[in-house]
Amino acid sequence: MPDDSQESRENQDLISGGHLVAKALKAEGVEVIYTLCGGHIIDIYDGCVDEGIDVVDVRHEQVAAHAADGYARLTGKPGCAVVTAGPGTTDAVTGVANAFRAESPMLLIGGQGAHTQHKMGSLQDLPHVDMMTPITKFAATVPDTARAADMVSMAFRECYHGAPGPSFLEIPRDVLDAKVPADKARVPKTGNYRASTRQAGDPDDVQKLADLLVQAERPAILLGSQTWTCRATEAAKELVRTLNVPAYMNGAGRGTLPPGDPYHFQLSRRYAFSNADLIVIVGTPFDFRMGYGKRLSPDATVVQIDLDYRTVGKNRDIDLGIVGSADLVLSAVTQAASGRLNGGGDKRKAWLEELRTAEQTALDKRLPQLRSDASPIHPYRLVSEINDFLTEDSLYIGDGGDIVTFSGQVVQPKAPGNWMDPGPLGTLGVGVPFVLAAKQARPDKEVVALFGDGAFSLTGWDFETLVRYDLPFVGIVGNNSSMNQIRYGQKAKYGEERERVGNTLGDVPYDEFARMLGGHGEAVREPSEIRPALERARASGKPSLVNVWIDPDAYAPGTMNQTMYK
Ligand SMILES: Cc1ncc(C[n+]2csc(CCOP(=O)(O)OP(=O)(O)O)c2C)c(N)n1
Repeated sequence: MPDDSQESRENQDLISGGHLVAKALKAEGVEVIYTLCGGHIIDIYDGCVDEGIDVVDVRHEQVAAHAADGYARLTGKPGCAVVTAGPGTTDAVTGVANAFRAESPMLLIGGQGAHTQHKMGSLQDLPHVDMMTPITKFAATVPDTARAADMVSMAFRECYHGAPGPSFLEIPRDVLDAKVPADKARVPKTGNYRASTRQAGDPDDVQKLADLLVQAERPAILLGSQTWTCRATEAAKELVRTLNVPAYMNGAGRGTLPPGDPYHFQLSRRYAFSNADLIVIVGTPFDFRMGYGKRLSPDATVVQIDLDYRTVGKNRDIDLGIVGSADLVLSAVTQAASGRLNGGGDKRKAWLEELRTAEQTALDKRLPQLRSDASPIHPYRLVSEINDFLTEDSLYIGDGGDIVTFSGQVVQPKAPGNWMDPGPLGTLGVGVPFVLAAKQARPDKEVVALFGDGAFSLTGWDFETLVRYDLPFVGIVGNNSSMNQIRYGQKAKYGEERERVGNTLGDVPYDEFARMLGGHGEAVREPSEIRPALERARASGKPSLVNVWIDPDAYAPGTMNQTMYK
């Protein structure tokens, strides 16, 4: 018999906090939440089921937060992780912090003890908002059930203010579980609660940059991560081709130009920045990766374009600063300069030739190590084999210390959006969660991930999640049974007898670990075995780990120079 009671009719018009949260996630286009369960947050799961949002459960909250970060980077949409109160939220702190430094728009929702038990010592109660405030663009408590959807929308709005970044919301258990009349709760509609505006840059400054680029004899441009964030690939390509400018790429900007493109440069960067008369920096701060700006010629005219006003001119004087979205600014500059360059004359041509020679010289110097047949395997040989293995559809993820420093010099993604690293926080352990996000956000891509054995150990148990969700990828562990990047610094500072303190790992057979969890795994000890093993991993159709035993006494030049501390 149909239940037609008064109570039942009233219930139909009531909605809980968790269901309101799910409606707001849906309105933002969130297709998946990454989570590890807890009693404080289960009503959000229930709402997600109703809204058709996938609930992907992982083995550690750090993984959930990194996966949300990765998802945001790859889709341009916000990622979302939902974790329980107390330890669930503290476990996710590292992932949020990483997204903060990497300018990644993700929302972390944390549970909280009931409002009615505020500061009474309820289960898992902690001051989450205080903890999250310094590492987010916005952190708040949802004070009332009727505000749940509205505040999720508010958090998303804040994620996109200036350069993007993470937001945090905690929702007390009684606020989440309570039901309110549906017509009393604002549920912001898709596209109606935040602006779609991108900043175009001041037209006068755009004109000034166009003039500088026309007049320069030795220009160079660095395409940083915001080139990808702003989806400025086409605008950047058009600019360098129209204005005859050599381009260097870093972070997520890698792959903007494919290897082999006449304007793609990599190994001659230091030479170019020491000798250029005009350097244009697009969407990357003067942080440690840029020697705080000190590695640019003091005589060069320096122009900085960034989404964040606070980044422009930070740590180093600039001659022109433009706040705006890289796609709009670069397109406008090309337009303002078009027809005025005519190839840039002989001097420009000579400059490009000079850089090509510097590029070739650096490559020739490195070639013997890239092709080394030495046993144990030289890390350069491993990363060179990986580079050759990548196709246009391969998304490359680097997670480790020294081995990833090696790969940064050699691995060249063949298309934009095909490079992921932690970003300036340098967080080890992003690899497995980034694989998870990448396989879900971009199922069309093959994912190839290189791990240091130390880095893999941090979040490696979620390899099981990749098996459970049937997400095949090619994983490679550069196994040196050490935390080598740190070991080198200890050796240099304290000598050989003390170089082994706190950095030695076991000889772990990660291939067996992969097989134990239901994936594909094999071990490699000889250089000639690398490529066939990678091919078999690709063909396996499973999450895989190729455990490559590499020379523990080989260090990357960047590690030996300790450039990250300079
Ligand atoms: C979460 C985290 N903990 C510690 C560090 C410091 N750290 C930087 S590199 C490194 C060594 C990493 O070892 P591994 O992944 O095996 O790579 P290897 O340097 O041996 O190639 C460590 C511990 C960090 N960056 N992130």
